[in-house]
Amino acid sequence: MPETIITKRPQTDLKVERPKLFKVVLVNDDYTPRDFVVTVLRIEFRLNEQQSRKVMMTAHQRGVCVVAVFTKEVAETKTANAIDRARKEGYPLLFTTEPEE
Ligand code: TYC
Repeated sequence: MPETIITKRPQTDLKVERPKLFKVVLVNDDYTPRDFVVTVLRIEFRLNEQQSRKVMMTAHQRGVCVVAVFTKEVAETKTANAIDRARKEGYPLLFTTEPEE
């Protein structure tokens, strides 16, 4: 009788956790020029001109606006780079990150 070889299949039902997401929030101030805010949103967050103006104006009028949602590390890196860019020009522009509910 031929020998039956039973081989274990590789485990395919491992659970993959969805990474937690973090919001990047743009905060209004009275000093940073509007066009500079738009430039930072375009360069650091890759928004287009229209999206950048909309986000900038929302923060300007309401005080804050969510820019986008990323994994933690990406949100923190983009936030730090955006703030660095503003400080180099002497502007108080602020972004914060917060976990999504
Ligand atoms: N309020 C600023 C001005 O009038 C423009 C501005 C908009 C600054 C949004 C920051 O997050 C901001 N020059």
